[in-house]
Order: sequence, then structure tokens, then C-alpha cells
Amino acid sequence: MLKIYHAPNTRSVRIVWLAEELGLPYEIKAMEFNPKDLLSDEYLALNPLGQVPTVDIEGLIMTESGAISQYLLAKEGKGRLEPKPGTREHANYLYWFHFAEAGFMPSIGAIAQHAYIRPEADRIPQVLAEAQEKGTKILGLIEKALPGKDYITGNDFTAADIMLGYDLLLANMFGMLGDNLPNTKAYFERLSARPGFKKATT
Ligand SMILES: N[C@@H](CCC(=O)N[C@@H](CS)C(=O)NCC(=O)O)C(=O)O
Repeated sequence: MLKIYHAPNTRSVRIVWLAEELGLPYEIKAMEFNPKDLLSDEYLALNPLGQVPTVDIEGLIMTESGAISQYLLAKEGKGRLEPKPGTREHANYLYWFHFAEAGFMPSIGAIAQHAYIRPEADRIPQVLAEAQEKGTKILGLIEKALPGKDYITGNDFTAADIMLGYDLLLANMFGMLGDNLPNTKAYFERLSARPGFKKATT
């Protein structure tokens, strides 16, 4: 059975959502996003960086939400939630799948840290301003990619939407999905209406 170390509103949302979309049985190991849970000796033995998600797949311990997702898709996906490997559609899918963590999350993470998570004395306004500027630019890119499509790579929902949907969950919490981004807002509404998203975020 897939065991997911999951803390609310963290990147482990992606794994719970993916498991729901694939209909995989799973068990949640509930974590709090605090040092007591993330930096316990027991948890650091599984994830030396003290981050979520971690999964235990019948004794196989994995971290990194993108790597876990790709492994679960290869093992259990039977071709679902991704275009056929090696096609041009697959190249575009991989771009957005990885852009979510490598391209967009650094800005979202810096906003989270410097506007909400760090004690006020440790927040750096310049870092926050630069992250907001970059995040806004990236949302503009997403906005331009969406016209004529229900999902980021076309009219089929894929795992790239799960990876990116988590970024948008935080961007929405941070008030970044304004009326100047109608396509992105509609896309996020479409994603957040999915039962798997709801299960992963409640
Ligand atoms: N690239 C990793 C990032 C994991 C990560 O940074 N998770 C955050 C929660 S969203 C965390 O646990 N942060 C605690 C820390 O870094 O100390 C992934 O995609 O799984």
C-alpha cells in the first residue's frame, strides 16, 4: 500500500491528488508543517531534508513530488494522465510538469517564506518584491498558454495539471489570481472542482 507523509497545503497535496485521480489505494501519515514533525529523528531517517512529501511504497522510500509522481505514473498509470511518451505532446507535457516545480515554485516559495512563514524580523522585502515580480511574469506566461484549452497541455487533464495546480493553489491563497488573469482563474476553478483536488486539500 502507498503510504503518503502528508501535511496540509504542502507539496504532498500533489501526491494525494494523483493517487485519487489514478484510483490508487493509499494511507495518509498525517504530518504537521512544523519542526516537531519534520525534524523528528524518525522522519529525518526517511527524508534527511525534513521535507514533505515522502512516500513509502511497500518499503521503497521516495521524496521529490515530481519524481514520486513520475514513478507512480510509470508503475500504475497504464498510460493515463500523460501523453504517449516520445510524442511532441509528451515534450510539452514534460515542460509544464517540470516547470511547476523548477520554474514557478522558487517564486511561490520565496513569497510564502517572506510574506507568511518566517518571523517578521527575518523577512527580506527585496526578496519578496523580486519573487512577486517574477511570479507575476510567470502567471502571465500561464495566462497566454491557456486560451482554447481546458488544461495546460490541451483538452485532456494530465499530471502536469496536478503539478501546476498546486502552485496555483498557493498563488490563489496569496491573492495573485486577479481579474487580469481570466484564463488562469477559470483554469484554477476547473482544477479545484475536481474531487481529487478537494480530497487532497481538505
Ligand atoms: N522539490 C521538493 C520540495 C519539497 C519541499 O520543499 N516541501 C516543503 C513543503 S511544500 C517543505 O517540506 N519544507 C520544509 C523545509 O524545507 O524545511 C518536492 O517537490 O517534493
